[in-house]
Amino acid sequence: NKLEHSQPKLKIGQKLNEGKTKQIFELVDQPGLVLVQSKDQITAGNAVRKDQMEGKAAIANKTTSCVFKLLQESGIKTAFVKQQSDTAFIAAHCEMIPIEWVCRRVATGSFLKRNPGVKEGYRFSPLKMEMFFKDDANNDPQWSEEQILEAKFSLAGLTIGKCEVDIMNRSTVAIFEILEKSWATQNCTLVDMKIEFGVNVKTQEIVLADVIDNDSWRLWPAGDRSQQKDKQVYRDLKEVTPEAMQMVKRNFEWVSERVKLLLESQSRGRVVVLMGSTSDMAHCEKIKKACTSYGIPCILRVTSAHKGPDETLRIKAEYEGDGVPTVFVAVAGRSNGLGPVMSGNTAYPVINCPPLTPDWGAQDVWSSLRMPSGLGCSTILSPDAAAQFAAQIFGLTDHLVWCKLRASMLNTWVSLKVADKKLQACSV
Ligand SMILES: Nc1ncnc2c1ncn2[C@@H]1O[C@H](COP(=O)(O)OP(=O)(O)OP(=O)(O)O)[C@@H](O)[C@H]1O
Ligand SMILES: *[C@@H]1O[C@H](CO)[C@@H](O)[C@H](O)[C@H]1NC(C)=O
Ligand SMILES: *[C@@H]1O[C@H](CO)[C@@H](O)[C@H](O)[C@H]1NC(C)=O
Ligand SMILES: *[C@@H]1O[C@H](CO)[C@@H](O)[C@H](O)[C@H]1NC(C)=O
Ligand SMILES: CC(=O)N[C@H]1CO[C@H](CO)[C@@H](O)[C@@H]1O
Ligand SMILES: [Mg+2]
Repeated sequence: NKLEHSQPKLKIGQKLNEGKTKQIFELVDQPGLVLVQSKDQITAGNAVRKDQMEGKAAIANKTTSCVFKLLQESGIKTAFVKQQSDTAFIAAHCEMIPIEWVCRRVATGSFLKRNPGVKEGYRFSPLKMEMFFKDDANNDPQWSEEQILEAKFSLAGLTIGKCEVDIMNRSTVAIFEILEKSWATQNCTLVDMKIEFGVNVKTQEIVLADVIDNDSWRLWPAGDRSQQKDKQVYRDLKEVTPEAMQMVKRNFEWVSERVKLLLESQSRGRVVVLMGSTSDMAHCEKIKKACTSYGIPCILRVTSAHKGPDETLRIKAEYEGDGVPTVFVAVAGRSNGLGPVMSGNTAYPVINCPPLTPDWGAQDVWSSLRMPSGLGCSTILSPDAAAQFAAQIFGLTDHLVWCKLRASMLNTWVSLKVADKKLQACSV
């Protein structure tokens, strides 16, 4: 059996589910986890057209695992756990919410049919969201929010109400934006995308589940529809010839080769924290820790602009000299000369992050706020927020940093939503 051969150490339990493209198996030794096994075939038009395509599962696997890795490293909650083999991955066991969330940046495909008068290429800002009830027998009808709420789905003990719908809506937008930003580094336009959510049976959390592969999106290289690399090419085939199938497969391979590049940083940057004295070390360590969480290297240096200005400017020159984009953070108590002196002598951004004390803080802060003319340094009091601002600067050019910021914004929104829901439940 091919399955046992590819993962000798895994104890496969009973088959929990099987669809057109994959099978889901219980894992005997790992309760709460499942094996998602791809099948070697491609479907379109609800399996009206079905062709085996050699190697398709392997490419789909690669696409799914890279995309989920990207999302997971960004901080999006997903079911994906790890790659198991060429054609299978391990995921959290979910009860799937039977709604397809479709998110569009550019109007094309079925949207044009349902919205006559709208021309292909119309750009949605904000993104256009559509929901479809997964019901093969009725060709997956479009549903409104009210229809989802009235269905009162209950999965893994969680009832899908307004809060859950809002969470899926917000998550879909964040996931789209992360993938869109990432594909943009490859000069590819993410035109639209469809995803599904599940309820993790162990945690009862709503997570992105199932898969994301080129079945799931439209990608137009350089925004050019004629070069599309997605499943539409397959749908558009007039006749399924071996040559045509080779072209479809080549397109899929094109995507799976490039999807790996999405995980690579496009630029390297660093934060250099200058502290006036080692007594501010704890404050600086917080900045470093937060930078690390964004994947940004952070270097700590000790220098005083009052007591050793020559040394401060020498250190500045050291980091200006190697061409690595740098954000300086100045940590100086009492009178902050460090940040302003740096800011007046470098074109790189400088953030003041003074460690204020309760006794004199209200007075000391003015040395960071009231600047001589011509200085553009900013002042951020919280060490975490200073690191976040540095990350926002790097996020302009480094999509991996931007994706972490975007996911963090989503996760904050979701935890507020969940906290409010709990509070409402308690007070009833
Ligand atoms: N992590 C998971 N835990 C449990 N079930 C999952 C998980 N990921 C995917 N599934 C489910 O496995 C089933 C098989 O997947 P497949 O995509 O092949 O189905 P399908 O033919 O597309 O049917 P469907 O219309 O349900 O998607 C689907 O019902 C899918 O929702
Ligand atoms: C999703 O969010 C958008 C933007 O906030 C809103 O207009 C839309 O009604 C929401 N849809 C659902 C189903 O919640
Ligand atoms: C994207 O396009 C720009 C401008 O045309 C080009 O310089 C760059 O090399 C392209 N990047 C990729 C990954 O193709
Ligand atoms: C998505 O792309 C990969 C190649 O990258 C391909 O193997 C996979 O089959 C595609 N998704 C589809 C259509 O299944
Ligand atoms: C052959 C193949 O595509 N298998 C890959 C599945 O995805 C993981 C993660 O990207 C790869 O390590 C496998 O080689
Ligand atoms: Mg499916």
